[in-house]
Amino acid sequence: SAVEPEDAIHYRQSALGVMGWHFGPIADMAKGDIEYDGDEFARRAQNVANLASMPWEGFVDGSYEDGGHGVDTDALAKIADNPDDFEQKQQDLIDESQKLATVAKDKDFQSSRAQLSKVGKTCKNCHDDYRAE
Ligand code: ASC
Repeated sequence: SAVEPEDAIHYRQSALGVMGWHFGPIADMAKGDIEYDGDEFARRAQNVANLASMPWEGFVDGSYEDGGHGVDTDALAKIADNPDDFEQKQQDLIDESQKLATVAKDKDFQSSRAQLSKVGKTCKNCHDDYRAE
């Protein structure tokens, strides 16, 4: 049976939320808001990389904002009209977060911070085009 839009929305928001749970503290380390801990950074970066391929199957027909499903979502319906670009943006996150997980194992703050910035740009690129507001 077909995936219900509300289940798909909950699924993708959960996956993105778990990614954010791990990305937040390492972004805070990169900003200097909290102390850099190389072991923790590497562990959280690996978790982000492990999750990076997961949210996308939740972006299904009928699950976008104003889709009449009654669930709060900021995902714009134009996602469905631009599948190749949306997939490229997914792949950018997957690739850059895998690089981050690899770089972070060296436990060098500057190189980890530089690669984290590249991951953050892939988040922002997609949000700029496909998330409301
Ligand atoms: C985060 C978060 C995002 C990205 C983005 C990076 O911590 O929740 O969506 O980083 O803000 O530009």
